[in-house]
Amino acid sequence: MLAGAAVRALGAVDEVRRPADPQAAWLTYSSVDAHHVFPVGTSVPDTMLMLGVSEIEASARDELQLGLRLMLHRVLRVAASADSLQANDVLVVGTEEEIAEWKPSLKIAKPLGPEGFRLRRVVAGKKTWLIVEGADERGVLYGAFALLRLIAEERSLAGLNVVEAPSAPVRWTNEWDNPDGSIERGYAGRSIFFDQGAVRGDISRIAGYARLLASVGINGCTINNVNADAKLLQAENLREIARVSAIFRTYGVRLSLAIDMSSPQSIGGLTTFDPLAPEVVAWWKEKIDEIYSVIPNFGGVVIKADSEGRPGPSQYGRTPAEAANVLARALKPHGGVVLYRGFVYNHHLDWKDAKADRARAGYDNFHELDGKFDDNVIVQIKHGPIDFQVREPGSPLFAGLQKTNEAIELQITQEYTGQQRHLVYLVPMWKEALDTDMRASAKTPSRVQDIVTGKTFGQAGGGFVGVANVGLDDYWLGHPLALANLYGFGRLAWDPALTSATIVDEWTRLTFGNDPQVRSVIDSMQLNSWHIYEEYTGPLGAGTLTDIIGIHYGPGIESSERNGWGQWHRADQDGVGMDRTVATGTGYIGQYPAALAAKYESLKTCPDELLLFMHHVPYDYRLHSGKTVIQHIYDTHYAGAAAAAAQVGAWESLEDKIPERTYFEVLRRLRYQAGHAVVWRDAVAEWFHETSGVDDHLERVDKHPNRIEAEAMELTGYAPVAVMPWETASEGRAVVCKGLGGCSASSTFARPDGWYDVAVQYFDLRNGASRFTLQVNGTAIDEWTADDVLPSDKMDGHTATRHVVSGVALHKGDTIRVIGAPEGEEPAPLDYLEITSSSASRPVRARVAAR
Ligand code: GCW
Repeated sequence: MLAGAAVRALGAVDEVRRPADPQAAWLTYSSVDAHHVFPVGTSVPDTMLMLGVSEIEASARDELQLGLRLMLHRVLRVAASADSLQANDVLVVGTEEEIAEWKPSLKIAKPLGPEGFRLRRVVAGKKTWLIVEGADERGVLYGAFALLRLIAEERSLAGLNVVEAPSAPVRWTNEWDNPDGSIERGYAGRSIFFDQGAVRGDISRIAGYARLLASVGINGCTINNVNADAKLLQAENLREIARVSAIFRTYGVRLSLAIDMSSPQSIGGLTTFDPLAPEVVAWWKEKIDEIYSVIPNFGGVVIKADSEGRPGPSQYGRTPAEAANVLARALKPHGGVVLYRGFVYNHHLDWKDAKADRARAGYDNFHELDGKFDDNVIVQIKHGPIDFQVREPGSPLFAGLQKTNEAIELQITQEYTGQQRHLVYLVPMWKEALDTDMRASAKTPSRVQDIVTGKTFGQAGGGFVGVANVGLDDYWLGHPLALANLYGFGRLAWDPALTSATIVDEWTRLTFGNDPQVRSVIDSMQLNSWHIYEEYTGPLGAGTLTDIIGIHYGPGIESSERNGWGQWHRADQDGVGMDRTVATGTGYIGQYPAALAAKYESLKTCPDELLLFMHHVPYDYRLHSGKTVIQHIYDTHYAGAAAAAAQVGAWESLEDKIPERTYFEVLRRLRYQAGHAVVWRDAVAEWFHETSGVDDHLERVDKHPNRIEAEAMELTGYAPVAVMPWETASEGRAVVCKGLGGCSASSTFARPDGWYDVAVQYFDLRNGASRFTLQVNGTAIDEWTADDVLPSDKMDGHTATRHVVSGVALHKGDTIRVIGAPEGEEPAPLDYLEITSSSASRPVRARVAAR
């Protein structure tokens, strides 16, 4: 069918993307050099022929018009119909069917895969057609975004001929948003969907988000927390959610909901939620029918049950398959699916039991159910067997289900990887999981990516789920560079064979342009970032050594032990690591197919980076690298902290090339990260030093010649206190100011005259904004407010913060003083000063004094 005359205004898209607006993320559409895109002999189209009129194709049209206008300064005329078409250079947009109907000679025999597209340039006499052809409407939209990406990257379109289709049908994000507007494990502000118990009045951010999702091929979004609030299924809420769905629909994104298994009882008024009770089956069927009556393109449901205290079928002796199938049968007539999460485990394990192992749970709970799930059920499996730690092996459950659709769950929100305060590009980590060869089949490839895309076992109904947790923050995820993770998730779901380097380079070019220096600096910062973070946090597969039973952010090495949550590393005076071997341990390794199990079981072949996940070894055990485990822990933590510090300088080299606001947003975070990496380094290294009793060969750990402990300074008003956990403060102690008027800590500088950097280590609690002033001989050389909102109101590994004043001229005998003025419930807590020879050499001492 040919497009009618009506052209939808550009308004909708324009509003989302004001120039230099961070909300445009990677869809900035900066000007490009048209000569690269349309080299001699080709020309920029001036007319667009829209062959379809659907909502989704209208989005494609708007996007192409916007992109060409901004990147190539070309305003495209939309041809009213093919008949009236006089122009020579035409951008033709439509589905395969529409194109074949328009010009049968352009039909290509081999059909595109579902949601796929073909981009080509066809010259016929005087006419040139640049064709965006989709297998279906979504394919058209994805093709439009792909063409715009090629233009943004200044690729030549002269010989354009690209055919693509997504790797799997499920390419969804999950958002852990609660109806009150908070987001579980969200680090970028409040929900774009909900507020005060219902859908937000102002839903203006949703179109912008749907557009970003569509631009990387994401076709589904679950808008509420898997710890689901049943009341979202009530009629009045469904009507509101339909408003969100209507926006999603124009970008081909199907809305879905996480559900609470006990809903038939909690909101349905039944006396049971036993999934097999006839009245419960009927209730779900009716509820699902009702959902489709208000949300016709509803995608399906996500279920977290029998996990972390959530109600589930086990209460009635029913299996996950029995529960999932009840929902699946209600959804089936409407084309909906069930994503049943494999994250089912007992969080009351006996930590004294050497055979207990949380990592076993996924496989133990689901393996036997293989073949019992309906074909519109997908088991959603976290990439590793525990919980998004900085390093985990691929979950053995991927190979444990061969007759069941599977989706891999990846976490975009950086719960255990620095919460968007630390730069961690996660794609390389996801790639390791996706590239893990499970060795499950002698005949077909069985990398995790082959399994979830149906290539290995022929279960092709699954795919990829990314826990995104975007918020109202202008940069969607808080850290401007963290958007590469959202982008990368979509690109990997589309094509898991893409490399981490290709993906990040695309993202950098789309976001910041094609300048080679910008690309090389940002690409390499991103590509190194996971390794750097791993180095200063959790070594050798031991897990992120964070506050495991709390907020999962700063160091808290012992928190994982002596409790039922099962994230144990089992470090004691003799050794470290979980023995998961079949021979002497929990037997977890035996859940992998034999060839892979053999590799992990043997110390000879187990890769160093997973050693402590698989084995318990003494501290003097030698790695393949030749180092002992303990020396590796020390060395990597020092290397990681140094590398984090170096990222600051790398970023500063781009000062003139990055939009100002983004430049400073990133710089602030990188500086903070460099300081927090030192907190991590010292906490982990000193904890292991204390526990193992083994000294660092390089004599760094517990030796800080440039440090002046606050408790050793001359204190006025300040009083020493012990900090818990002890390893998060230098020497386990800090000073706090209880007097309202302020306190001070002074010391006489006893080293040679010179230029120095003065680092002030303090605690920035969330419930106060103390003022700090650094003085030399009574003159203020810097002052700042501890007003960050870090995730704790205590002095601990989450709040330990460093402020560096660089380039300070100090003379022997100078008095250095920190003045702390408490505010709110924050007593201006101070840990230490560290004074090192300066790399900078500019006199900043005069700066504040002159204010
Ligand atoms: O990683 C853990 C998180 C929980 C989360 C849970 C899950 C939504 O700490 O906050 O709950 O996983 O994935 O269900």
